[in-house]
Amino acid sequence: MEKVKSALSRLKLYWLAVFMLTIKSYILYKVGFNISADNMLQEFILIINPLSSAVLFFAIALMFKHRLRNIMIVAFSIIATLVLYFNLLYYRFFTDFLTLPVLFQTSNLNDLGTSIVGLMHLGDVLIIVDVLILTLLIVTKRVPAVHRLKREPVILMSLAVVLFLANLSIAQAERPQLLSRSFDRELLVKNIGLLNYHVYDGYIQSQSRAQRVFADSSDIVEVKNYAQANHKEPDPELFGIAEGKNVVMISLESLQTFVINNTVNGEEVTPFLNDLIEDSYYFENFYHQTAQGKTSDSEFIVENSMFGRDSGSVFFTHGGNEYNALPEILSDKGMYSSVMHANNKSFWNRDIMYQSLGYDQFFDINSYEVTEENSVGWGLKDVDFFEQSIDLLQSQPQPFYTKFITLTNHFPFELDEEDKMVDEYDSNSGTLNRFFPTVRYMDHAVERFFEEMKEADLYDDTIFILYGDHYGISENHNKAMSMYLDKDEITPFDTVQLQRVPMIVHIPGHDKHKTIDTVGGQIDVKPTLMHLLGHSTRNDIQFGTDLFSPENESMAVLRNGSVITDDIVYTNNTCYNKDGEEIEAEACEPYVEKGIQDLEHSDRIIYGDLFRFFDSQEDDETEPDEEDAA
Ligand code: GP9
Ligand code: MN
Repeated sequence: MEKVKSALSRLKLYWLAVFMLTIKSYILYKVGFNISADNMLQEFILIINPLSSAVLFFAIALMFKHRLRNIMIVAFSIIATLVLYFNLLYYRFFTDFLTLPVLFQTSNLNDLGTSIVGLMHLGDVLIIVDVLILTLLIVTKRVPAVHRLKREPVILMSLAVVLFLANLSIAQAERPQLLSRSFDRELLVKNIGLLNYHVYDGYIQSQSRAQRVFADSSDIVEVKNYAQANHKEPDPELFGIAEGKNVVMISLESLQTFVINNTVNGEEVTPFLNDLIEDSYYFENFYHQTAQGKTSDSEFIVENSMFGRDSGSVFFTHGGNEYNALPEILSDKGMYSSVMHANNKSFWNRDIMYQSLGYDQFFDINSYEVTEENSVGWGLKDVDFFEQSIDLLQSQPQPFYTKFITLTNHFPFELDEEDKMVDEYDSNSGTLNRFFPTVRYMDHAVERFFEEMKEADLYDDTIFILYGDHYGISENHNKAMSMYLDKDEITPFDTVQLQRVPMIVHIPGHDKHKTIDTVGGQIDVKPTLMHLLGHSTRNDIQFGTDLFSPENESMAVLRNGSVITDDIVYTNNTCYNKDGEEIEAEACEPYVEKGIQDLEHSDRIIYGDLFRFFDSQEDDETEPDEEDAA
């Protein structure tokens, strides 16, 4: 007993550090990350889950030479605080936790400068209270340096393992298959704690590296069979309708469907798009399927008809893979493929990834004249961007496939006074308030672009595909959002509905345009466009379906495993009917299973770099189909 007592008192600083980090983590879970617990057990898990990593973490500090020990405890406390704080900042924007690949995207973090400052709050200084207390105790010599440690660090580390296993088994009981099938980082953090989650993430990332080494050509056969079994034939009336035309793709930054045909302060938010929709195919139940890779994920999904990764950005982690992407396919078929985006070429690793996707040309920031006057927020204003792009567009051989990536409607949604065409909304969320004027501005920029296309005589020979890249307003603004949408609250069901982004296919001169309620997502764009251009996709490996196909099953799978069909919405382990009422899980099961299968097969291609073993040309030759031959 005496021994234990003396060990405890000798390790006073250690235990204090462990205790304070545990408390701090718990407070942050509640206040910073808004993690809620449905029952007492979950609450208990939340309280204890930082403990095992804290015990382990500070035990490492004890392994240093005795003079250094106290200092290392403070140093480790600072490291843990930084990890928590970076996660907090990241969470405030993305409602998500950091992953290793995201951390290595430092070239992005440089550009994020202004946004990051906007995410900091004055109260954040409280996060260093425990570090200050520990430092003060050492400086004022209230705690002596710890001498004569023998087995303590080892004992404490074993204790950490025991604590972790106990934590894990309680968590597994509460949430079966937590580690094996989780697509949801919040669940992980909730159950095993933030620091343990980072260790787990590191393990997953290294595992995905190993998968490439062990993959071989037989893997692609299995994935190919899976994907091709899901192939759907195109609508014969629309197949090839855009053959020989140029394609203009427009990625509409942060645009969500909830603003379409809606008003703010009595004024239309997207008057031009609302008109355009009347004269276009408009998909009103179209979902973004992105995760942490945001714009880059949307680009990846749209052009590969595969899912992005559940963590980080596939543009970064697998930029060197082989792909069978739209730009390359269309370029091979005689179209000139290019991207226009007035940002640094290395942002999202685009310069590397665009080569892998087979682009002929990337017009990055160096192709544009960017000045103080024509910039706001993230860079060149959309109106100027489109205006300057017209010359670049005309310099290209036709037919071209060109993607425009807009930028002005990006968080934190800054806009010059003279560009504000509607007033801000009035709610407790500055972010949502500012969103409307920047959306309105982007709408105007697209309108100008359409006029310029007509003036440049390019309009009639071009088909246009416009889509929202991902959400702009995260769940952190639910209160303001519920006020705007005139709802009591935003439920998980509503959150899924809010992941809808506009998808417009505009074919000049076509008179059968209409609004279509088929459920779909970004993953469906590639086969849809390929068929409009008159190319069969029967031999392609893809996970989307032509949105116009009469056989389309009307379903979307989100990256976190949520699934939407005509009849159900599955999210957060709950099955809903289309009125948002909870229904029995069985109704969702087959779709959930299909969703998991899609995600897993798509992931296998990326992790194994399986397109190394796939030659679509060869396939075309062995199995020629009539459309291609024609
Ligand atoms: C950056 C732009 C915005 O070039 O695509 O990226 P986001 O933050 O939306 O992913
Ligand atoms: Mn974006």
